[in-house]
Amino acid sequence: MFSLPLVLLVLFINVFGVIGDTPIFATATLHPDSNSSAKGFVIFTQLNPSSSVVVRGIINGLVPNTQYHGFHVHEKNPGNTTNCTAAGAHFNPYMKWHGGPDDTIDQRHVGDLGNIHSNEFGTAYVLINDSIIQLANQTQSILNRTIIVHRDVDDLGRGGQVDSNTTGLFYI
Ligand SMILES: [Cu+2]
Ligand SMILES: [Zn+2]
Repeated sequence: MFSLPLVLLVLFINVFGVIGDTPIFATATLHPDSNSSAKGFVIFTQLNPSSSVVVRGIINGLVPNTQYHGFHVHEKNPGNTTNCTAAGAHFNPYMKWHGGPDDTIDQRHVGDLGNIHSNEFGTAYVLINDSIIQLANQTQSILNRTIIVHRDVDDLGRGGQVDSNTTGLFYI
């Protein structure tokens, strides 16, 4: 399923507020996988069930000024392990090919959030507004799944290389 190493694991996306039209929040804490020292925190907010999800996060300990890192929601809750492979494949409830965050729901995995990149201090500041991932809609809900920051670049399904249609990842 994964032909390239994964960098960083985020355990459980936990919800902690769901009431009618009030904002829904969820959080994820990122823990380093065995070959990484990166860690971070991500907050997800959805104002109501028909609005998009705002993803805000800070990830530290990346190689400074790096090329982009694939950033995805993967399908499984990995339990107590910080082994990225325990998180399974990209979250893909509609059985589509891999894509990028600007693709339609028929052209991407629900979990395809594209790439993030680090600044000169090895920190990535994440701000993503995504209308496909959901905290409310059950089929598209990312709750109790895993978010992963990869060492490698996500080609957003457009690379023509071997993993382009599944993970998009390639190492540069
Ligand atoms: Cu991934
Ligand atoms: Zn994907």
